[in-house]
Amino acid sequence: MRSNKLRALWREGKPATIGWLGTADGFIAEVMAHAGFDAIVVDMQHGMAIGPDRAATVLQVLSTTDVVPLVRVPWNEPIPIQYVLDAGAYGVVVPMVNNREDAVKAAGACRYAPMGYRSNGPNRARFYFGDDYFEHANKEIICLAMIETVEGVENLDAIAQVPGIDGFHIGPTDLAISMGLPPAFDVKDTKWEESVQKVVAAAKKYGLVAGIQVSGPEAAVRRFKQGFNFNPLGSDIRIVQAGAQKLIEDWKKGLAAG
Ligand code: 3PY
Ligand code: MG
Repeated sequence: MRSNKLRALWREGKPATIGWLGTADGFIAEVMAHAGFDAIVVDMQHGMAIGPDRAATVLQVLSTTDVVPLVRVPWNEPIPIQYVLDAGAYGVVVPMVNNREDAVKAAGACRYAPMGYRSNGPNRARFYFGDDYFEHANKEIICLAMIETVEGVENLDAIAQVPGIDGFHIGPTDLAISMGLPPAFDVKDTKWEESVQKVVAAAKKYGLVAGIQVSGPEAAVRRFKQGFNFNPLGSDIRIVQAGAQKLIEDWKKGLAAG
């Protein structure tokens, strides 16, 4: 099976450089794939109306490079998980995993029996990964459970112990909302930060990966130093927006300077 660079980086404790795609434009995906990320997440949950057909096409585009293609599925449901894994995703990020039952559902959808209940039919995966896909998929495919509610934080131990869960990924804004706080990536609240630290502590305790959505590279470095090694640096949408804003700012500054 095609090697999994992301797992190798995690094993070696080296920083993983993660990108995020909020659009399903083929050429933007290609540009992002060639930028040098170790892994890119296609966001079906909050990306710009990315359904399974378009996600599958983006996966094909990403495979023009050796970037590890991941998908954040729209919800913790087996159907989108099955679609994107069969289409060649190397793993999934699963929203709103709040308790053991949710974790069993998410992990089980990613694993063939007896570990889980994934149905066999790797239509594109067999070309992308190779003929020995079935043999290795259960241990190579990545399943990250999103911790983004108070309930999820309370159940970290139970979630961590479900076979097939590789790690946690914090949704900071949903976590904030669940704590009665306004949604933000960097929330200035002691209890919220304590929850974030509980997630990385639980990951360390159980030998799992911890991730968190961050506001940019500076926050990503800070979180990496705390033990998080799945910290998407930014999405295509934010990159375009920030780049456009900077151009306009520079232009206006130049005009003002005379
Ligand atoms: C959250 O902040 O809840 C997220 O899911 C970010 O992607
Ligand atoms: Mg969320």
